[in-house]
Amino acid sequence: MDKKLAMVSGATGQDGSNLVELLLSKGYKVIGLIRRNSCPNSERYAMLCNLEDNTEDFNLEYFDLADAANINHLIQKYKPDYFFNTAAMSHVAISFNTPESTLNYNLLGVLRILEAIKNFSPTTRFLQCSSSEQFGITPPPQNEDTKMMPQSPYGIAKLGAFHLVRLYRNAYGLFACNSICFNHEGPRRTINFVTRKVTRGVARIVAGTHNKLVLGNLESKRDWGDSRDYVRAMELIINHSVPDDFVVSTGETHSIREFVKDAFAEVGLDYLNYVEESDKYKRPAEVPALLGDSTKLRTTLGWIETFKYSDIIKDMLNHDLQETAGLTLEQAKEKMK
Ligand code: GDR
Repeated sequence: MDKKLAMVSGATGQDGSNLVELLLSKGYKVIGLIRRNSCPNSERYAMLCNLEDNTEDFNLEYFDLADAANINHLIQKYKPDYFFNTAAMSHVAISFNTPESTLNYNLLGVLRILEAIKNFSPTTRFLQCSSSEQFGITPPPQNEDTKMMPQSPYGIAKLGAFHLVRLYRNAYGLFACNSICFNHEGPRRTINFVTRKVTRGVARIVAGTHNKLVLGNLESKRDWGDSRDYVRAMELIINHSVPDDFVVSTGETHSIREFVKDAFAEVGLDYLNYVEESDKYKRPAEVPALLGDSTKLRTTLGWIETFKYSDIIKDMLNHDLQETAGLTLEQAKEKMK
């Protein structure tokens, strides 16, 4: 049987790179879509280039959410069976500094992909990475029927894209679906998101190169899962018998303060001796509390997470300690006694 062809935009991202690996392991042919960057930034980029050189079923193409000609060309050329859109300007705080381009990428970019699929490859199945940021100030728990009141240009763009997906499904019969992902982390998390900033911060303190960690609002609450579990959910959602929208979450919530306290405690340190709060990292508007109800995903598609809150902290710490201090978590605990 011919292998199915999947396109993954945002392939250099945490989710994109995890998804590429998952799909290859499941026997898909994969095109990883990456944006041209003047300084090819990450280890994930190097990993993808290496994969391209050594894997028959994997190729890279340049892609830009702001470039309709590029998107039309790629969709016409490949007519993929699946298109996973993990590409976005993904930092909520930065969206307040760059609101216009955030809407261009995160909202109009999705419109460009949907239009290309509608016009050139209407049987392509499309999955949009929607976000718990769309719920904004609506109190938890949040599920697919919860009112969405976003609190940032990022959340507003994602909510608009969510509705575009719904509209193109209903109006044009496209197989277009949304994974409404709550926060998801892991060792590939970019360093300016709070969990990675904290685990890397702990590792630097253990290594002795830093003696403090400066953070913003510690009182907001998040439902944290692991990206590797969440890309599994995306693959299930796009292969469902009907196109639909699903919340992806663990159903457990913790404050940022708890995460910080627990991460420092893992190596025997009291966070109060190291953490400073600064307005610099506070946002003009905040999403106070997220707690996802993913009952629909669990009962319809049988998804279950493998990483819980404490596993995520340990896994990220272990990675950062090895990278920064050359120590495992166990060795770091010993060192700090
Ligand atoms: P979020 O993730 O905005 O929820 O969006 P982030 O980790 O950036 O913030 C979570 C919470 O931590 C608070 N915070 C800080 N955040 C950052 N980045 N840096 C800090 O120093 C800091 N101090 C406190 C924030 O105010 C916030 O309350 C993530 C992104 O991955 C989105 O793309 C995705 O859609 C959602 O998760 C689901």
